[in-house]
Amino acid sequence: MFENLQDKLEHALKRFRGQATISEENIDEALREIRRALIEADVNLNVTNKFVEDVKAKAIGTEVKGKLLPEQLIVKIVHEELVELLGSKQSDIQFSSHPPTVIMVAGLQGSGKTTFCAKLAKNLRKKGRQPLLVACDVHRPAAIEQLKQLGQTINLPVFATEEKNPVKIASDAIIYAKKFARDVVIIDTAGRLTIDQEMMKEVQDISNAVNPNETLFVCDAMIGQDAVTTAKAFHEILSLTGVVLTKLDGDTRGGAALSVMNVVGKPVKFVGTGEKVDALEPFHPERIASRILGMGDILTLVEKAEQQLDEDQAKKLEQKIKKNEFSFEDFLEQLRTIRKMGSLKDLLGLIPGMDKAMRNVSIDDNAFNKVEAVILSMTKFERENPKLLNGSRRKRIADGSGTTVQDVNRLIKQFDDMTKMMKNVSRGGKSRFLKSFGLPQNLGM
Ligand SMILES: Nc1nc2c(ncn2[C@@H]2O[C@H](COP(=O)(O)OP(=O)(O)OP(=O)(O)O)[C@@H](O)[C@H]2O)c(=O)[nH]1
Ligand SMILES: [Mg+2]
Repeated sequence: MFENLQDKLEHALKRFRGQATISEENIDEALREIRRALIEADVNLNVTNKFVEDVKAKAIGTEVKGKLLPEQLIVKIVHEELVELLGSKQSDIQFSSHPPTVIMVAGLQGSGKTTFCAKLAKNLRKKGRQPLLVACDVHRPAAIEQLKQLGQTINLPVFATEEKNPVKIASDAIIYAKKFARDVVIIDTAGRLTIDQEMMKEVQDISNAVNPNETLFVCDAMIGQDAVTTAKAFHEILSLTGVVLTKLDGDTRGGAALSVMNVVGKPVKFVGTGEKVDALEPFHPERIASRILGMGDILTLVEKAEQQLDEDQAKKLEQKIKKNEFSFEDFLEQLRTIRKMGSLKDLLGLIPGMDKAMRNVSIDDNAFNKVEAVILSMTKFERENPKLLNGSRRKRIADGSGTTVQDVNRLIKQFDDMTKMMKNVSRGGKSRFLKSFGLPQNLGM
């Protein structure tokens, strides 16, 4: 996420390394670099200029005091300003005190609206809401079917009718939601181009009819400066309440998308980081700024872990580790838990300093498949009692999993090392989370 900006800013900030003071000259030089970094990352020109001015004003006015080096001080200032640029505080969905809360989702064709609707519905259900998805895209032939299928995947109802008028569908959906106690209505609309007046009028009509509590503009992070013009046009007719950035998992410059929120003056509420329905993150300006400056994002990592890790299970695991009873069966379970958290590379990227280190390393999540295949080829008894794994059993497991005896040996050795390591960590009393996260780093198959 924002790798390009991260590289460029790091380069700019290096200027201060070894400098004893912050002077007008070295500030100017670094600011020129920062400016270039933002522009190259596709941040809007006005937004960039304001950013650079703010950093300068702050830096000049700040004395280098105490233990902070000029380099650290400037990073601190850039961080603060980035947080500001990204919207300061996290901004959640505003729920209506008279349910249902109506959330309308709009944006350009193919920006990821329908996918986002499903992601949001799943996310809100986790928080105890009862969402209803509404299929208002009557234009693209397969659109309704797409939303229905997504609804099935996440096991949530989709309101769809034969009706051809999306305004009527949306209004009917709200009546339905009231009747069947669905407290959030998420309206998926057709993709449109801003130049298409008729389509723009249609989305305005839907909005007027249902009077949404939230109107979210879905913006594909991969598109460039056009995003800003488009967002403005949507804002003019819909009064947006927030922005959703999608496809931030790709190798994108992302700067244009960041400018969108500044130009329309509305916060980014969520980011999409993949095609799957789980790939949604709330947008925390502070954390994203840290990520951009290569400081990692441990809080998001911990949250991802917490979502998957259940308290009792974790306690049981801790006991097992202490008693030396951690088995391949537990290992398999842990492996699956971690996989549910997302791609390994993305996860490692949240650790401070790791993002850059891992940038060019390809981590093959399929390596897990091999490990899993080996473990699955063991009998349950063998999994619980790894000591039994003698030569002939290892040969059978290798054959059964389509791997080699060397692969099996390596995994068993790694498992041994890992259980020893975990025991040490457990003695040292590190957090439960770190322990469970320690697992994949030891996998080198
Ligand atoms: N990598 C990645 N792909 C995404 C993300 N969100 C959506 N996509 C993909 O983008 C494509 C378009 O997504 P849709 O949700 O159908 O987009 P849409 O805005 O509803 O499209 P229209 O209804 O045709 O305007 C699909 O292939 C999605 O899987 C994301 O966050 N990351
Ligand atoms: Mg769609």
